[in-house]
Amino acid sequence: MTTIIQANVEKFWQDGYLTAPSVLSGDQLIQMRAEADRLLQLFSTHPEHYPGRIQWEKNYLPADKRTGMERTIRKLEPISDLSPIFAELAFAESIVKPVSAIFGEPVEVFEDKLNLKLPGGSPYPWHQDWNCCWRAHTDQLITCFIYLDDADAQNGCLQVIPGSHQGRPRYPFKPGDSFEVDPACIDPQKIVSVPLKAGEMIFFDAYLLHYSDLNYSQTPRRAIIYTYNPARLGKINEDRFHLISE
Ligand SMILES: O=C(O)CCC(=O)C(=O)O
Repeated sequence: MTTIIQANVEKFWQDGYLTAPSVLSGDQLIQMRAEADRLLQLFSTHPEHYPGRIQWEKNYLPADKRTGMERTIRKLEPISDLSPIFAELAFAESIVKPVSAIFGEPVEVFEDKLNLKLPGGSPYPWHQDWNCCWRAHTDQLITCFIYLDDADAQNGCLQVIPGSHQGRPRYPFKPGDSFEVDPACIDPQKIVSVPLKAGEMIFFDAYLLHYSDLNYSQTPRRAIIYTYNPARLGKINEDRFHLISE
């Protein structure tokens, strides 16, 4: 058992990511999907009560081709203070144990969010989480995506470039952008698509290059996403509960 964990830890540091078989039971999956629906309903009904927590889909199509996606919620963050179920799930052994094994110590929650990627939901361009979003914090961060729906190339599963985290590189941004990595840095030959079933998990390093495509399907591709830091650093991102309006 220890050897299996050790082999996984080595693979994580080599590739920058790992996948895990389902971390949710069938009953939990039903419960988590219902909870995602409840939150979506809550935020959709009174968005004004949740300033700064809602990211809407963008108007990336010309005005005459818009499909109304700009009235669709893309992401909810944070959620754990509004959802005891998702707050508890963040500490489930099946999720926390492999992450702790990688750090070699107990972990604390850094960030939590619900990415919806409903039918027509937009892509996330190639980026590195630490470089685009978390530079004010430690880079000792591991993110876990737990899918609530089967995720594949059609509905926008995560794609990664294995090993792109090695040496903690900071890839240059696309000119004029502070999120997307310069497309010149992305070697299409190295891209690995990571389709997973509902309940399965992918977890990855803060420097790993990752991307997800448009949801071309008629089904949602929801994921609950937790990021962890070593617990000895404390609760270093409590401010996320006081986000200001975007
Ligand atoms: O939800 C997705 O498909 C991608 C999200 C992502 O890459 C992120 O939150 O850093």
